[in-house]
Amino acid sequence: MATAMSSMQPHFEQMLSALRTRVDDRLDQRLPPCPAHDLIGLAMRDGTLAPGKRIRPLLLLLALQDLQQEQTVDAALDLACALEMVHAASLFLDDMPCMDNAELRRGRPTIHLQFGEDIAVLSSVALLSHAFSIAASAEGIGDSLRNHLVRLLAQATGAQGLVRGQYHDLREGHRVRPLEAIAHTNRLKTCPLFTAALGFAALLGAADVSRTCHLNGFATELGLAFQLLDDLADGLTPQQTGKDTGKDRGKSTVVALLGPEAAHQHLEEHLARAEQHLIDTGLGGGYLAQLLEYCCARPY
Ligand code: GRG
Repeated sequence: MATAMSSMQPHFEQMLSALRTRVDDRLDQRLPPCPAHDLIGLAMRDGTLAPGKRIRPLLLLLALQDLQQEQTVDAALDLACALEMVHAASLFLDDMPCMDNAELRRGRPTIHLQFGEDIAVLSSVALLSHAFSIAASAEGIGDSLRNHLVRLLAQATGAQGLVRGQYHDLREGHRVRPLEAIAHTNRLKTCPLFTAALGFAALLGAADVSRTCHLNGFATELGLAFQLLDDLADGLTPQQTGKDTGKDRGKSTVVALLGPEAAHQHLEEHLARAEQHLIDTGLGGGYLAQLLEYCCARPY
């Protein structure tokens, strides 16, 4: 991490904050408007617009800047919103009693506590459908490329992506497992939207096969590091994280298996490998490299 540690520019946080505002404004525009009695619409808007880190949209937008594809950033905002909507939809379900049974998310009561379990399920499905509609309608992208992008998002979301990861987590997460089995679950449940974000950037930037592979490797390593940060945060307080903590008690996470010190060591190794992917494809020291440092410095 030596290069990324020394490369974070003073204006980087301001730039992230400006990009987050653009994403939030576009999310606000793209989410369906809803009258006060429309609980599905209210839940979709509330859960998506609640203050999250917007890491998945940021990954796409920063990658495009590193690839000098700023001209596509406007079109990419819709794809960034689609990523965030899929993520938010997954959080609605993840928090439900049949899954993580959480009470607090992004500093607010979880969607099923605010609106009821029926609305949480229905608004998650509606948000997911809406995300695909937004991606499929993104302007300024040719039809064939758009098809490719939508397929990538579908693969990240479905039975080989988030859904499979959640299934592994629910079925295997409470059994004693070796490290590789835990990493496999994390790769499935946390990495797919990271790899989709970088896959979008590679496609929009017409990256060659080698660069596409490095961007995918970067996204996977960052996703694994991000999940370790998330697991480490489980030992903090809800005031610090804005969500339930202590939920991993009795679960087989890397932190539970190896302890926090060794988990930190693994985290550093994932970050170093992520950075190496960037260096190997000529993107060392860019915005994505700065995001690596930022994720560690501001994990919540
Ligand atoms: C696709 C609707 C749908 C469901 C798929 C429920 C489920 C099945 C998947 C959940 C997968 C999951 C919750 C993975 C955890 C990923 C993770 C680290 C979440 C926290 O993300 P942050 O820290 O949260 O980016 P904020 O609130 O900042 O956006």
